[in-house]
Amino acid sequence: MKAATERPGSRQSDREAVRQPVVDGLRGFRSLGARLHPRQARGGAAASGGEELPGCPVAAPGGPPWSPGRSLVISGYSGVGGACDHPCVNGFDIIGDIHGAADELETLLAGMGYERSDPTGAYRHPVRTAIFVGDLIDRGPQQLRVLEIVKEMADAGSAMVTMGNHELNAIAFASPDPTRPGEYLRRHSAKNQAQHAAFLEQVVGDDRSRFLDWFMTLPLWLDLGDIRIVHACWHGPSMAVVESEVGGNRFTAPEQFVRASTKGDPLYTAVEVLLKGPEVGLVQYGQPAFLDKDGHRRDRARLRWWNGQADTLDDLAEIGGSFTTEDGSPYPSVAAVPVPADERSYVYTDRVPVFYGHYWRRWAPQQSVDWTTYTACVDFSAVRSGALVAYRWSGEQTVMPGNYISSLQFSPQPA
Ligand SMILES: [Mn+2]
Repeated sequence: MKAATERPGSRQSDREAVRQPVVDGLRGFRSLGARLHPRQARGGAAASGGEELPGCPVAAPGGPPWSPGRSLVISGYSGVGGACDHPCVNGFDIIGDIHGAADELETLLAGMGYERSDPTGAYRHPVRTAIFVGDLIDRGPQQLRVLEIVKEMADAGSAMVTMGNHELNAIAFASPDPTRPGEYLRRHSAKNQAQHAAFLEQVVGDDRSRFLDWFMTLPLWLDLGDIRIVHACWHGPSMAVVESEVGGNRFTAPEQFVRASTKGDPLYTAVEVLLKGPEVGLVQYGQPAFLDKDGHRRDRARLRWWNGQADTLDDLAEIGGSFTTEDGSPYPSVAAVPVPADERSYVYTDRVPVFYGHYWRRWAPQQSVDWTTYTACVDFSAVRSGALVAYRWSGEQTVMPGNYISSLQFSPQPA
């Protein structure tokens, strides 16, 4: 594990980066803007110099001459259990929720030019890096293969991964509750068992322990400077809570999972927003409850935090066209009533593109529903006869819908 060191002649922003807290030897990528490429290569390959890299959208402060295909290194993405070196980065391919759809994953990776050319056998792109937004597991039929592919890439430095709510749930499902003997941090209720059954069946024994240990090390978000990645919702106040409670953008101690599983704990509330997304109440505005996709009654709707213009309840409440009330009748239209500032505070108004998953969209992406100038969802329901999707970012400062790519665009690999 390495801590960043300040190099002579580094830029002011670089110096700011290294002032970020380093906790227990862990540091998040957050403090290292992607444009900086501060390099401290493992094994003495550390770079020095000062010129920017032509052709690279994330200009680097120095280093060996850049050329296509040359592996440069970003330091700072040092997970628990070993540092990762990342290849530079002629762009990032942000890949949506996979949920055990390994065939679609390999189709998409191959279609984007990733090959198993790495000496470790991991998929790698010559000049780009993959970023997975989480929810690798649950529901789908090939979860172990997905985990092997993605972790190999993360270990080889050809991908980064943020935690999804399904990874957090898996950790909590497997963690005994210290305050309630015999119970787990995530209850083994019939509903929770059903949601997790495919994982429990497919990922067993040492594999399960190994991948659960890895899940615990995943960052809850990545701030790469020019782009941001989070599973469900980018929300500065929630991130500030996480940073103050755990010291950075990832968990660092087992008791933090207890707190993150305890309703009412500030860490629980913050992590829920980041990994499951904020919700807005319906009933207090005179709207009825609805039945969700699994038939469960909900009196709060998902909040459209990505809608930068959202103001009233109908702007904020995400009600799908197929939603019904509890008696099965179509959900009535949502009233345009004002909502208090705390509900509106989730709305994203920063001018930095943020990429997220979680929302089970249907391909193809629609403006203002799936993407806006500064937000882009990459979850298009890979395991529900949908599409596994990536957004291929190459330095643009606003979201460009033409940069979405879908597994459906490539002929599937032979079974
Ligand atoms: Mn999710």
